[in-house]
Amino acid sequence: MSEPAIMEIDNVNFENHQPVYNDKKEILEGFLRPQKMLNPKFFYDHHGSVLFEKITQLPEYYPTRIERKILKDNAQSIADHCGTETIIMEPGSGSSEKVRILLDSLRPRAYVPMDIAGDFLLESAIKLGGQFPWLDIHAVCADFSQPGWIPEKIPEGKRLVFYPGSTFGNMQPEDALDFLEKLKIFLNGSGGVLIGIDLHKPEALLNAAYNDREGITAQFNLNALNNINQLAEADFDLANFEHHAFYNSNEQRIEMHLVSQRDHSVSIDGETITFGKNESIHTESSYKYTVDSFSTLVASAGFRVVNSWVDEEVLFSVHYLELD
Ligand code: SAH
Ligand code: AVI
Repeated sequence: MSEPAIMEIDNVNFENHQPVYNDKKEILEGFLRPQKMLNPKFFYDHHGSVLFEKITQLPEYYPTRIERKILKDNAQSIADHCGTETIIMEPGSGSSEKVRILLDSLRPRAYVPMDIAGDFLLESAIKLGGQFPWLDIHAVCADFSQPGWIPEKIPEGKRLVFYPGSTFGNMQPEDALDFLEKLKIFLNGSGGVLIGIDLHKPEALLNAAYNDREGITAQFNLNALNNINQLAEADFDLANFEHHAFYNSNEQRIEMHLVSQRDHSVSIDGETITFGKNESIHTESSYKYTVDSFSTLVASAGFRVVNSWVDEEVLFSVHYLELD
């Protein structure tokens, strides 16, 4: 991996590993499969990150609201488990909104937000640094689905991974296990993981959360094509696709697709890709767990659930994990 570009602004240090964005091959491979697919990381250019923030404020999108409440209501108990003076690393930190809830009780030695959306990450880190002048921030722009993303140049100390939002659920369970293996490198034999996991619930609630009335989730889904147009010199016309999201009860996941409204073809990095009417691109899976199924999954990667916090309606969960 080439040396990252580094920038320093007051209490914020920003490392840019310039991730993935030239990986036309990865994009094209997804379109050559029988079920066309796109890794959900391609939602997140700057505009996609702004749209995600809008999603988090929608009445139907319960995960952010409930997780924030769990963190607020249990901030002291969480600090008692995670410890203070740690180095907190947050993969997929986005706007870094949730960590704010814990900063006063966790009083970390440093905070390492890392995200694929570099401009949005930098803006968020500068804003956070201004609001918490005592906090040492080491923002890292990198792609955690690629090897070598664990930042090396961070302060010494006990480590805590903060992975809220159920972004873990956007990985296939086998990829999620690989991801946990990589976290062990960062944890360096000690420390823990504070992770947010969305839970099973009535299908109507799930379907509503991914089909909001304002159509923001539809815009977020379609924006992936805008991003691909930039990244892979493609010529998708967004008007040819419609958002489709539904709960797949066999797989226990929400699936998001973009469905072609007509027979047509698209050029991607010089290759012609054809779409039939009603053919879809699978753009995201969002797996839902139970506290038990999640505990069983992480145990197979050598982690033990030390404590779990859930809301009164058991809609969302936050867990503290340690290495077994
Ligand atoms: N943690 C925040 C944001 C969750 S949205 C919250 O809980 O609200 C998911 C975030 O993960 C986005 O900011 C997105 O840019 C980032 N992300 C998705 N795939 C990624 C990847 N492969 N590498 C790095 N960041 C990624
Ligand atoms: C980031 N991630 C956990 C969100 C989710 O719910 O799976 C992304 C999202 N997709 C549609 N709405 C929100």
